[in-house]
Amino acid sequence: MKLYYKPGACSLAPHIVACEANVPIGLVSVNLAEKKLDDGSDYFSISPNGYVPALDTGTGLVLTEASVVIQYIADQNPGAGLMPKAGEESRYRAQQWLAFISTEIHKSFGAFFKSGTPAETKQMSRELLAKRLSFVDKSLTGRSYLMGENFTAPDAYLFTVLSWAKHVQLDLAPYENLSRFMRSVASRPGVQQALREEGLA
Ligand SMILES: N[C@@H](CCC(=O)N[C@@H](CS)C(=O)NCC(=O)O)C(=O)O
Repeated sequence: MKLYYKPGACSLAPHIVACEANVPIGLVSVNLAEKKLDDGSDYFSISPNGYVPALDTGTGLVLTEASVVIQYIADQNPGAGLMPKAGEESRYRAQQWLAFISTEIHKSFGAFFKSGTPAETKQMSRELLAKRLSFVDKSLTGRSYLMGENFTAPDAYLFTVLSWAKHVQLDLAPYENLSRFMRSVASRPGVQQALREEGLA
C-alpha cells in the first residue's frame, strides 16, 4: 500500500493508524502547491481533486477521504482494535466520530489555511470550532480517548486536526480534557513514529 501525504496534513491521521496497527505502508510525498510528485508526475492522475490523503491499496483501488482511508488501513489489522468490527454498534460510534471530525472540525480549519479567506469567514470558523471543541472536551470527561480507555482510529484523526491549532492561534489550554488528550496521544510510540517519518519529531 502507498499513502500519498504531506507532512502534518490530514494524511498524518491514516499514517498514525498504520503505525499504531503495524500495517506496512509506503509513503509518497506530494507537492500540494504544484500538484506534483517528486518524480515530476501529475498528482491529479492519482487523486482527481488534488488533495491528500490518497491510498493506493495495491489491489487496483485508490481511496481518498481521510475518514475512509483511516478505516481501510485499520481494517487490515483488526486485532489492533483501531476500528470495531463492521456491524457492531461501536463501529457506528467510531464512524460517527470520524464524520464529526471530518465535517465539523477538519473543514472548519480549512478557512485559516486558504489564502484570501475573508476575516469574517475566519471569525465564523473560529466560533464554530469553539462550540465543537467544547463538545469534544465534554465528551472526553472521565475517559482517556473518544471511544473509552483504548486508543482508536478517530483519536488519530482528532489529534491530527487539533495539532493545527497552534498555527492559527487557537489556544487549546482552556479545554482541559482535550489538552490532556493531546499530550497523551503525542506520547504514544506509534504516533511518535509517524511524526518522525514525516520529519515532525
Ligand atoms: N475531503 C478530503 C479533504 C482533504 C484535505 O482537505 N486535504 C488537504 C490537506 S489537510 C489538502 O490536500 N489540501 C490541498 C488542496 O486541497 O489543494 C478529506 O476528507 O480527506
